[in-house]
Amino acid sequence: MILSNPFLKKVFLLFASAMMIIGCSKNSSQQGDSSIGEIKGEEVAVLTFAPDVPPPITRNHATKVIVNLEVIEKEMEMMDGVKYNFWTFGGQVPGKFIRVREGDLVEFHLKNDPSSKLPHNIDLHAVTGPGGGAVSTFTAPGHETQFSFTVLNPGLFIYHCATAPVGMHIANGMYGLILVEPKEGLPKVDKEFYVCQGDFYTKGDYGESGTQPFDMEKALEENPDYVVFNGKVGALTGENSLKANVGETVRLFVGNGGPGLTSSFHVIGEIFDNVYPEGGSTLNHNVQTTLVPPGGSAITEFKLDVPGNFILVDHAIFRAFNKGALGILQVDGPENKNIFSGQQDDRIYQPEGGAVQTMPSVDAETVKPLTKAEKLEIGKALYASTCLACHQADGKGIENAFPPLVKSDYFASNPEKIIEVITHGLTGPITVNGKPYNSVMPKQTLSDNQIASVATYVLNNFGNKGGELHADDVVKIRKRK
Ligand code: HEC
Ligand SMILES: [Cu+2]
Repeated sequence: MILSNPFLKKVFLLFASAMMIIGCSKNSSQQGDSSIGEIKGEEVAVLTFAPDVPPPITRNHATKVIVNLEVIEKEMEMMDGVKYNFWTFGGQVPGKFIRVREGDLVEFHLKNDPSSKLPHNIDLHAVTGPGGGAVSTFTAPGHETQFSFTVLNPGLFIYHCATAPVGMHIANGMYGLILVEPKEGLPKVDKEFYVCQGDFYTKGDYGESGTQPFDMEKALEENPDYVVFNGKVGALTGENSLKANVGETVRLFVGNGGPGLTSSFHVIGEIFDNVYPEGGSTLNHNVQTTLVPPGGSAITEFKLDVPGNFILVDHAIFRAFNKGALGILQVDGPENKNIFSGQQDDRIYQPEGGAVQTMPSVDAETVKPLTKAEKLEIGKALYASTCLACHQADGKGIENAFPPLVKSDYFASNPEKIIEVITHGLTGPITVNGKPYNSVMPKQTLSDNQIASVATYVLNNFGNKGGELHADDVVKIRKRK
């Protein structure tokens, strides 16, 4: 507004230069006021859905940027088989990524789809002004509102809906990120990704199928059923994994819409070379886990030195393995055994010394076979002590991490595969009951009778078809590898 009036603009520039003379030596990247400069030209912002990020800004001057964002209320998947009525900026959660440059004049158009049931608005944390634009953008269904702001401060900012009840609008997915690049730009990297955490509160527990309504009580207790990256369990796993190559540098623009939980953002197997904590201008180095509060952000950067699957988690770890806050960065390229060797050996560990303890001998055991009833009893205890941690007490496993043993079609036609998996371990992609898994089951150091027992137990439980396996089978399968 100010800048479109030539007179006011002159006055302002005079004022600004007076401030400089008075001795304000603040760097423009750290302080807003001096950021207002001449606006040259105009452009329509390119917005992207997560995990994509709009291209870096190459302009070396401020411009007028027109942003068009549409609110859409829409039923989508929270997880395979679970639906939720999301409220979105642009049609997905998180909302579209906006990228502008420090000093730009943003002309913001908020459109509320005619099919919406409710009015919505937007509070952009990059805005200097009352409500971050909330009041100026209060938009009824089938309406469009407009306001303008100059981005005075560089950084990575959350935007969100601020229509009452605010918590509910955010809990339904109304948030996204706006990046204000500093004038000098961000250092060049090979890949940039957009990752935004959010917590969801549903009537049904995690995984309960059907369309799940919002649960206000759980929200008030900040006790979510789902904690996810990019709006859905599995938005960043399997085919949707982020992909990069050894030797590349990666930048993650990490946001947290909340509404309830602070994220302890961590990438398993990587160290952040650089972090801009809270999305600000300070640079930290060599960080394992960075805090991302609701309504906040962080920028993390790291170089990829070795290949493999690097797992993005909220390190409040039950959220990762039991509520969905898990993503995968799949890195391809040549190994570097000096940096990471992989397992070099797996020896038998005998605290009492080899002379005292002997491993259960194959011969000794096979001469004394167990009855099926004995196997089921031993197997039950072994399951609880050995398998339960991953495959869960009910045998249902954990989506995207541990496959189910319940009615598993993996071994249905060939029960010996259970023995195979336990004795030799299992890695690489498999499909169990139609769902893909690509993880690691370590081989279990158990005796032949123990393996026969726990395998028999699995066969006769969890809705599997029954049957019996023997120590002899284990001996035979052990020899295969
Ligand atoms: C540390 C976690 C872990 C433990 C402990 C574990 N498993 Fe697994 N299991 C896995 C993973 C992960 C896979 C899938 C591997 C892959 O993706 O290739 C798997 C796969 C399997 C499969 C084949 C797929 C299916 O669902 O039918 C069977 C059978 C199995 N495990 C049985 C067992 C039994 C029995 C035990 C206990 C003796 C056990 N596992 C202990 C993690 C574990
Ligand atoms: Cu809203």
